[in-house]
Amino acid sequence: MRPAVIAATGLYTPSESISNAELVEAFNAYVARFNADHGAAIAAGEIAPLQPSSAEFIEKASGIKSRYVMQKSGILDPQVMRPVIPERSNDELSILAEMAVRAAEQALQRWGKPRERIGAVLCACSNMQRAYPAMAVEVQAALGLGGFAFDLNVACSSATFGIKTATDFVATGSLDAVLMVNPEICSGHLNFRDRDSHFIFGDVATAVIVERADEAAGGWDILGTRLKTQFSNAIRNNAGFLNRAAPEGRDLADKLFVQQGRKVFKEVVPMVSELILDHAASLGLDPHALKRLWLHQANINMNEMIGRRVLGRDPSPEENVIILDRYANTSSAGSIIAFHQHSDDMAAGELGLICSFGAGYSAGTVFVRKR
Ligand code: CO8
Repeated sequence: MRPAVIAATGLYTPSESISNAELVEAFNAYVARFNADHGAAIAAGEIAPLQPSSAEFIEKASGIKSRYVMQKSGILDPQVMRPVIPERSNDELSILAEMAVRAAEQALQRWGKPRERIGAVLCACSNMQRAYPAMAVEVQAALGLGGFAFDLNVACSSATFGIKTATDFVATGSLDAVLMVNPEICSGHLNFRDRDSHFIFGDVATAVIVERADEAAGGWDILGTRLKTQFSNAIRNNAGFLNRAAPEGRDLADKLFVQQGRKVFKEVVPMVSELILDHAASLGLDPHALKRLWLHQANINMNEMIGRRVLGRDPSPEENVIILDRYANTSSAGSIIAFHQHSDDMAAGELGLICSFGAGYSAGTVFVRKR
């Protein structure tokens, strides 16, 4: 088996950002109007009044202070409360592919090798543009790459599943280098009228190049990859083409992202901690010696708990990288943003872990060593 490396990464961050205060102001304006419009029904006890959201709650419960989005004004308009993204013609690059291409261009530039060496493009993310043609093929064409391309979706864990797939392609000798992209417009799948979740997600795109080790100049040795799934109903998105066939004809709003946040928290922390410790043991690695954790960015309390269980101590902010304060949960891209922004300073030989977890449930671990 041929060893592989993470040779380069790229990041595209949207230009617009929404603070908790701005988001809460819009949500609370919606709540006030709803309660006023339904005053009689509320007074008669027929429906419960909606409760306001709070910026303090959001930061304390999640660690999120702001999030980047592709279209801000629609989300903050209490009459609209969703990003307003006009459809593009079939002859134009789709918006998710465009974000992916921007992240990929940065990764290719940092890599510095001829792009003809890329043998495949994997588009690994939660929120696909459409059923087909695959976004990955669109990205491949936009970048002028050869080989083949396909999409894969394992929700927030898509990137580690993509890295493992790329690593295995390299290991078996079928490819020398693979580009993986993770474009996420989470705001398109979020119900901004839902108090429990309106603050959770943001938009972004990341890219990773995995290459055969014997041809790589630097980067990160991939020491091991492991994936796990375990069915759960606690995080769901039921939007799909069969919605239009349902005789119930239900509104799309209840087909967007929903979760039982507490349940997810309680069930995923032990599942992920155990996966990391078992995988480290099977590789003969001492988890306490890990220099850095680039965990999925969903909730700061979750990451602190997992960090403590893995490192056997309270991790310092340098050891347990947090980027969700500015980016929120960006699904598959979160751990890759953390890695991209907080890995250049590490010394040769130092160990780190990229780890994802999310809907499915799904989780993935990628142990790396700086070359
Ligand atoms: N403002 C003020 N108060 C609030 C708000 C709000 N916005 N929301 C809830 N509250 C109140 C509740 O009413 C409750 O009040 P009470 O105690 O009186 O009943 C109280 O706050 C506590 O509520 P919770 O127990 O729900 O709050 P938590 O402390 O659990 O925090 C979190 C909620 C932040 C959601 C937390 O549970 C969490 O982060 N859990 C883990 C979530 C997670 O990791 N999910 C992964 C999902 S990502 C994924 O895999 C899918 C990817 C697909 C991407 C789709 C794109 C859209």
